[in-house]
Amino acid sequence: MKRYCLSLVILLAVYSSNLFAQQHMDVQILGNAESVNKKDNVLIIKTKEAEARVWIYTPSIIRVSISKEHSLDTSFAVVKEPAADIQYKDNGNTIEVTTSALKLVINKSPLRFNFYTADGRALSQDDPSFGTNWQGARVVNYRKLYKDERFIGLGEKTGNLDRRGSSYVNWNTDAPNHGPTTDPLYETFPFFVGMHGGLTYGLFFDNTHKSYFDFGASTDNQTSWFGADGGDMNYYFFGAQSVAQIIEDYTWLTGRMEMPPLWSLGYQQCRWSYMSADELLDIATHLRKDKIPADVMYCDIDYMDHYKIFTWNKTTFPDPKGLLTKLKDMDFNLVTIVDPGIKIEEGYKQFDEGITKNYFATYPNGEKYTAEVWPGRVHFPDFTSKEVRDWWGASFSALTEPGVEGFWNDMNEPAVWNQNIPYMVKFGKYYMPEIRNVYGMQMAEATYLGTKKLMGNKRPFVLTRAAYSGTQRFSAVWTGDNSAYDAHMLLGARLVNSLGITGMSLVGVDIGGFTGDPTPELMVRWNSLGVYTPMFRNHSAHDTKHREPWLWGKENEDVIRKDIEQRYKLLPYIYSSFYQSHLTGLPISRTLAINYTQDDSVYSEHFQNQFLFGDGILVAPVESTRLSEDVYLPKGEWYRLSTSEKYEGGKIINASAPLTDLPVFVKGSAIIPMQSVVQNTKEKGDGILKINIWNGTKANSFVYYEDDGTSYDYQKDVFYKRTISFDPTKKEISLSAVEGLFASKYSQIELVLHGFDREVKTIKLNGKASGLAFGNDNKEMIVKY
Ligand code: MIG
Repeated sequence: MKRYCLSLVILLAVYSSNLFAQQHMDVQILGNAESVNKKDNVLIIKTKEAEARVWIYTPSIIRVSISKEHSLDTSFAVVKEPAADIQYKDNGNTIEVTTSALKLVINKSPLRFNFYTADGRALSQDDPSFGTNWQGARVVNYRKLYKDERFIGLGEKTGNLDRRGSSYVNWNTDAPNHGPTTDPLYETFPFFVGMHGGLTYGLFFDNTHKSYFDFGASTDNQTSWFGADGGDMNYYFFGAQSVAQIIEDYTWLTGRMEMPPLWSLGYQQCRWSYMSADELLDIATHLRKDKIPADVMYCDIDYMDHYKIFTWNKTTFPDPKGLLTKLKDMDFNLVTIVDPGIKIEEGYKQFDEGITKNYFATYPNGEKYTAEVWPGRVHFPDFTSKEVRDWWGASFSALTEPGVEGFWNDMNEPAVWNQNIPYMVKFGKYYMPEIRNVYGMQMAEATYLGTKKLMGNKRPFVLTRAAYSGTQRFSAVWTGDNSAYDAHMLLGARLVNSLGITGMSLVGVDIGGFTGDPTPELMVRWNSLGVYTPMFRNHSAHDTKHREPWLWGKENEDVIRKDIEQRYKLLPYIYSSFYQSHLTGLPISRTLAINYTQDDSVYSEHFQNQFLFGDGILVAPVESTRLSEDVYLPKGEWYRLSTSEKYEGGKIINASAPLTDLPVFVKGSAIIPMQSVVQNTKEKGDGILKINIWNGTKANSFVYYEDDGTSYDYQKDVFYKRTISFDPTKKEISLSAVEGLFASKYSQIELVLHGFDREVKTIKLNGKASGLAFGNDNKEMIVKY
């Protein structure tokens, strides 16, 4: 009996201590302002619960950070500093911070942050009841949800273009076999654009912990909310009144891409894996023999010795230098894969060095964290340390010395077999929950900066699977292990477009679908969409059938070849578009929501996959089973690229969509520089730059850009740049004077005018009127220089 009583007491004690713990998970809501101060350029408002800080970055960017500690105020994403000063007006109940573009009205009791345009139209507001609040370490912000509010963004997220009514988690995850609604995937971009009542705004929640976004999915359409398992309520609010300008501001803050090596924009042939140097060379030779233009071959994990990073398999890849020489002789570049896990094996250089120097992630007691991945048991480098990043970067000499110029970073979520990395594992000063979402980006940074150093003045190409906001500064991304079915192809287009909203311009998907075997129709269709994907890579898993272009029958190979040729024809336009992205952050693949924000049709499920590819081309992805498709052409004039047939926009058309002709349209007045087919980006070609212009009623201009495609000399003005303009009222086409020190690889310019009927009256070259000559065809006028 006595014993029985005792255990009851213990039981009660356990029970009540649980209750006690639960009390500590109570919700705490940000309360009244108790003090308002300005310290240098920061406005500081204290409440009982926390401290809020406000900075102005630019007139259209204001940062708010609400924290209980403000101890570690660092960012992996942000590369800019706030403005030197902040002015505010204390009205008693409210505080106002006003810039030329934004008005932030801070309600003091309780403390709430409400954003308006400078002329007072409400952009986005805290929910008056819940605002910012905490449950233990979890911090959440509730916002007013407007009736007509839409949301786009968050980068690599499945689901619809319009994210209203959906919720998402950011927790970088190896997601093989994911489907069109799986969440989360590999990458974290906690940045979205909201729009309502004709207004737009952006919000970047710079918090690396596991985070959550709910766009009215679970609150009866009353509020939207976002939050994280830890860290601060730290966000940047963007007030520009166009989606393009918001993207420009977001990439101003988080950085923009450097010019990619031109070769990385050509066709890329990958496979898990080409098992030997001989097989790799066979494939490369076959591409050349069949005259399928291509620039890049890949080594997936099997080139290594027992998956040891920075090694080569001595039997199957006995002479890396020889392999690279042969590839270079055929004008191919090679990309090799690296994973983060370092095999535990004494005598293996990276393992020994990592142990001696204490470069690996540990448990809190200093014991190394061990997991299993491809190499067997591994340790993970702590990429949060600069010293470790430098060490990692220098290790690439094993790859750069033989001549590799591209570096594929895989498994960096980080992925481990059958287990979650324990939350107590430490990467430097960070525990896993705080660092997970940036681990891949840190690896990509180490890879990019390291290989850049090793390669002198040459541009490395880095491709990463895991990422966080700001990754565009270091690397391209692809969307991971997609699957060989139509809905996945369409999802891929949406993922690429969504990643473009969050600053990632050089993005690809595995053409054909990584998992499973595509039908020949799907392969052909997907390849034709690949032409209009910023990074164009054919890749497939080890347990699928081979996917190279000649494996689909002669007829299909001809279609695939023709499409890849189209990619190469478009390269002058694509490269110029990357230059635009380098300067402004605007992506190459642009959801129609960027340019046609207020047009409801672009958000409809049927048209949401359509996108602009650069300034002038509209692409409508079509399932491989459909040979015609309804396409929505936004207001304006359009031409089908393949036939020059003209359409009035602002309506739905039924476009023919045979597998030989993906529905692709050009805008009226579009200016698209092209070239003749070449077999790779190193081939000089016929030396003719073909500037294609389509007739239209709107004035238009295009910045044509060229440089050597491989070095950083463009940062020292060694480029060739000129503005091409078309003015329909003056019936004039002009090519501005050339800027920059680079000599164009084209010795001739051809103006190819579509739909003009001899209407052009003047052509100006460097500001001076120049000769006008018509070709045979009235419609297609060719002028040569
Ligand atoms: O556990 O390196 O997403 O592109 O081919 C799979 C082998 C590891 C996953 C990548 C995929 C790559 C594969 N990797």
